[in-house]
Amino acid sequence: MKYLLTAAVVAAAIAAPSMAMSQNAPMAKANFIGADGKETGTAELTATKSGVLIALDVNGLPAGQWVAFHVHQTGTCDHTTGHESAGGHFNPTGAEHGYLAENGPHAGDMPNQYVPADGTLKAHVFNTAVTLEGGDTAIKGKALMIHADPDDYSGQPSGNAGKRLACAVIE
Ligand SMILES: [Cu+2]
Repeated sequence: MKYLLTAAVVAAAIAAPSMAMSQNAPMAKANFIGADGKETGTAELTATKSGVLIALDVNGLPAGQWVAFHVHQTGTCDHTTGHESAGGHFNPTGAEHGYLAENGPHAGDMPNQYVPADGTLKAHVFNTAVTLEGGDTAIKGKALMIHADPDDYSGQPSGNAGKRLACAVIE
């Protein structure tokens, strides 16, 4: 028990400065699982009055290219099914997929991210269509997903984003 308490305090101390947000802002975390089932990075999520700020630090991604990044509807990351367990995009309004779709986007749609030469993606993404907790738009308990290819922002149902490389349950 003493060890567990110490670990929690250390984790909080590491997490706090990286986001530089109010200490009162509700937060969540997500640990990414790669296609091989190994841990491959983290996300920190901070609730704000107008959306959720997501800080990504994920390694082992395809270097030197754009990749799709979404919230998926089911908080289950099973690499043995290629993370198909996470279901489709989080879509509480029944919209079409994509920023460029006439009746889009999904609340879980987010901009493509660029993976630099070392294969480690570090980014801050702000999604104004979701909340962290409470109501139909809440993403706690859902999954973050990084794909092998970029999102074309219009293809149905998921922008031709390719394989699901890294999946993380928001908790
Ligand atoms: Cu996706």
